[in-house]
Amino acid sequence: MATNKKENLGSAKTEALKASEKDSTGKVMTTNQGLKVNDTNNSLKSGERGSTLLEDFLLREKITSFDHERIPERIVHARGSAAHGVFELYESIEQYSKAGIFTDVKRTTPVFVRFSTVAGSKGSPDLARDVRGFAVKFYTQEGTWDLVGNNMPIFFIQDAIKFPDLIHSVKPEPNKEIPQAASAHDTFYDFVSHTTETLHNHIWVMSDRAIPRSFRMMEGFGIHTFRLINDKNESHFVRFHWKPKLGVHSLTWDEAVKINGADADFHRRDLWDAIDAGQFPEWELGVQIIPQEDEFKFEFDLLDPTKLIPEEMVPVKIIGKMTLNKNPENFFAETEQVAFLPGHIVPGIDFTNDPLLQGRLFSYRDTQLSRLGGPNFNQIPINRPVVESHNNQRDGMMQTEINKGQTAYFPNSLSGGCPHLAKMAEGGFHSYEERIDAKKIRTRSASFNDHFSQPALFYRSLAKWEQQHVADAYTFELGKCNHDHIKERMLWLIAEIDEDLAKKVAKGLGLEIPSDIERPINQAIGADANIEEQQPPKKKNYLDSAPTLSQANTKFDSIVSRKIAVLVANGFSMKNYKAMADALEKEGAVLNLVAPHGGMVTCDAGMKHKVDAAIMTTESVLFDAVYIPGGKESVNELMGEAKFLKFINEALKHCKAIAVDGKDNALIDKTYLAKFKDDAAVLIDEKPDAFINAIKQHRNWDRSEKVKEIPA
Ligand code: HDD
Repeated sequence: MATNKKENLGSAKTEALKASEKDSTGKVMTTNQGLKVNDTNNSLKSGERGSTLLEDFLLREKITSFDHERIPERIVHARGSAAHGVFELYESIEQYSKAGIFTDVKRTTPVFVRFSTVAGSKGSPDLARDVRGFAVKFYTQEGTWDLVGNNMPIFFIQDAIKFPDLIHSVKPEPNKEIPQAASAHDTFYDFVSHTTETLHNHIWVMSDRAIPRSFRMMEGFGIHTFRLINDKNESHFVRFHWKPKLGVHSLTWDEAVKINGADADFHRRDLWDAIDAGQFPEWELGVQIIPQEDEFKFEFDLLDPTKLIPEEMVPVKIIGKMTLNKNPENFFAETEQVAFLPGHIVPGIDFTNDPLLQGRLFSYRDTQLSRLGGPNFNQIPINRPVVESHNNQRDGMMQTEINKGQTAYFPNSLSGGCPHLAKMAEGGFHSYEERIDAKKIRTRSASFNDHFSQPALFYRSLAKWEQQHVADAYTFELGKCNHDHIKERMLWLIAEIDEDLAKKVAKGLGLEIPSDIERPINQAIGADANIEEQQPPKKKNYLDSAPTLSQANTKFDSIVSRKIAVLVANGFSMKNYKAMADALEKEGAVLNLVAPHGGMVTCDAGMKHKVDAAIMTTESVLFDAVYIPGGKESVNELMGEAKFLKFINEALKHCKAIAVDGKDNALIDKTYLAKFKDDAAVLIDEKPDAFINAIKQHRNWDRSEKVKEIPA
């Protein structure tokens, strides 16, 4: 393991949380009332072999507390991991926003960030093919701002009223509660194939974005168009982006499936370990600013959350950086009890009429009432703002504050009119005064109807290997469905996005693409709606390609925190190993010695080295790259253990960088390495620099076609 461990840093919020922390080190055990406990192992009985007595208040306190330990898990995003950190602004954007967080470059704003999958339960594996939640709580000096986003820039549906339908379709089917944390089943595709607005987010889920290498290597998006409001009360539209410093990288589906078995906590562990090792994850915050007068300039509606604004049309302006620098002290108290609400905003930021956002403004407060037990969830330490809060809201379950005084109403004279109101000039919040002249109507704007152009743009913008992964994902997912009519409907819709893609999927499914499907195509409309007007038009091509959507164009400049498996047994070459290990660790990689057994291995220089993982306890899918130092005795022993051969073949199959010392290293001929000697990321007897460069590339996707013959 790399040993450059730094102290966890934290923030003003983590300092404030210390007042709520409890440390039992060196303390005597007591009841909740402070009574010292003499025996917590035996209940009070009527005789040694008699029944337990009702009198046993110690048993009752201990058991009732245990019986009520669980709270309802989140209906979506139940599985999550979080960390503390800070946000720092690079440059003021006061021309757009008066928010302190966007104008004061001297500030360090504490944040708490929770990443999650959407569909699975709290204990589901991390590598489900799914959207990832990316929720950021900024504890600002003007109150808390929550940016509750995802790792994809668009959402499945356009109106919040469809959310229960979407989620019911993707969750385990209600009669048998199968499948867990998986979209590959009939009900989801039944819904998707009848609700064409879902197709854009859906194709992103079919892409590698849905199986990230790490939370630290994914983008985040606020999705909706929000408003920024400056001190002249002028509004600009804005979309928020998080750009990871480590670039955007993903796994293959084969790895994802295997990781779910080998380490169901892969992403959670990765985040924890990186922060624990002082390799603090960082993202830059970017904004796409759209002047008010450009509202109708685009081929799509800015209020439609199923559309992204290509960076090629509106560039992302980078304005600040977020660093996660401290793990939580207690998972339940912080990660489980944190409550994110899109309705938490501060002066300088405001909402738009995006109908998805509007519904979210209701749902998140509502859900905390049942999840956290009442309206006082804001008093839970992790949810408290870093600034004071005063109002006339009172009482309720679990009230922990002692509000002083005679009055709990406004206006009052008995308390001198306090708490008093704040003028806008003093930071009082004032909703943006948008002019509205409209009829009350239950409908969907026709400007939201284009459902094919952007999925097609996304697919067109991907590299060949990414396109192949998308085709494989559709084939896998639909292959898991039982009903041909659902698969065929999907094939027809995929063909509307891209015909070649549909052909590949159809071949894998052994089905024909139907020439037409049952009308209407889009059934997410009201019973009396004008059916013709509400159908998606044929795709348009307003941009040939958006290269920023492809992971082929991300950053490839770091191996910080990349995990390298070093396959060793007794007698491995110390000279080779030392040169390689020093170079890799200098660049921030994390090396693990994987050996035939646990304990120690002795190198050819007679030194003992601690084994990080016995081969029995690990898998190649848990590593980014593999290094095999020479040393005849070591190589011979590794060859005798079939799992090492599988380890190497699998790493090769997953297009990872592999470095081997010794052209005569017998493992080369014993594995598929022999056939890949000329591969750009198979490095035999090369300098550490070449290996480092190959790891920076994340994977050698050029290998994809050729590795199909490896039966790993
Ligand atoms: Fe949501 C949780 C993201 C639409 C209703 N949502 C939740 C979380 C994230 C998102 C990241 C987890 C927060 C955490 O870590 O605690 N949700 C989104 C995004 C959406 C979106 C990016 C669209 C752009 N959500 C959405 C709609 C509704 C909800 C339309 C309801 C109408 N979401 C919820 C919820 C959850 C939630 C049921 C579950 C737990 C919670 O809120 O606190 O209220």
